[in-house]
Amino acid sequence: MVALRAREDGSAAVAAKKLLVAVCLCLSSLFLSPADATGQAESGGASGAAVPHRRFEYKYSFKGPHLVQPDGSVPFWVHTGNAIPSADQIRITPSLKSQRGSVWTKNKSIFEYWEIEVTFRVTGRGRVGADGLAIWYTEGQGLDGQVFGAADNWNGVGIFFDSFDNDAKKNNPAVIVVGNNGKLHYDHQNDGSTQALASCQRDFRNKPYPVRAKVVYYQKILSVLINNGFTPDKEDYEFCARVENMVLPTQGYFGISAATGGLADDHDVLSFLTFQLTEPGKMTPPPDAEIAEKDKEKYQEEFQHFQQELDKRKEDFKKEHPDTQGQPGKWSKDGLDVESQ
Ligand SMILES: [Ca+2]
Ligand SMILES: [Ca+2]
Repeated sequence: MVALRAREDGSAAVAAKKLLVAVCLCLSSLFLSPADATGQAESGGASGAAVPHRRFEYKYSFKGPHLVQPDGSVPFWVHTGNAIPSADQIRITPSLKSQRGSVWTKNKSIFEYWEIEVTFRVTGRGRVGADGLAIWYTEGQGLDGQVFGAADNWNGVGIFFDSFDNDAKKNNPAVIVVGNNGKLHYDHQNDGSTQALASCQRDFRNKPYPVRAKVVYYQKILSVLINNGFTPDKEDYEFCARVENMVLPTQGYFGISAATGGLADDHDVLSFLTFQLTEPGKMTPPPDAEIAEKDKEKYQEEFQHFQQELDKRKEDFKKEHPDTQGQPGKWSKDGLDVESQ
């Protein structure tokens, strides 16, 4: 029995070690590794084009479960208006009348090409909701304003998830891509239809699973793919819109904003992941040197937190399963290892 106990502890330790390694890998791919985080490259609509190198950019991204810091801020992002960050999401607006909120990267990116994946929920009790949510890449931070909670006259591109049918053409909710050189006033009354570079009709409200938008800007083509939240399959994307010969500012902020009107929805963003895309044969610029010092400490801290949590779970598991640690299926009732006898 003593020998058996030792084996049990051993297998529990091995399982814990494996889990720890998995957590390490997960963390390093999220935060520490400058290399391609996924090992997978996607052209996302730029069909026929050479597959780009894809690198996760943690300073232009957020996701749970530790999204917010104790002081209420989101690392590398600023939030404005009615936006409320919490551990696992940012509520850009609550479902109250006339709310506006936005979240923007603190730094301008200098990526020639990029891909963003945004996971969100738009939820409301009404059959009709308002106003909607916008994903941005712009030369300046549109911290506040009339265009889905962000500034008008932007220089760059906005991808609008417009819930409310202002022009009464029965074509909302819809996804609309609007480019702007800084001079255009957004045509809110016509749901941007007079200015849209591309659009698709999608009902993204009140879905059983979070909705995902993948926006790819590569070789001057902007593609928008939508996962409509009907299934838990994260890769269940459908084509929505494509804009060719799209010229965007060489440096820009990523952002997401939302607004409510007389009608109101909760606009919740669960994650915003940014990847830099580099054409094959071109050198990917080196990652910021800063990570080696200041940020490394922060992520080290976060890692230790994970580690403590893991140890605690290991202890809890031991307490809850005193007789069946390790691989429960392999042990008979009286504690004999049937398979290996
Ligand atoms: Ca509208
Ligand atoms: Ca409309």
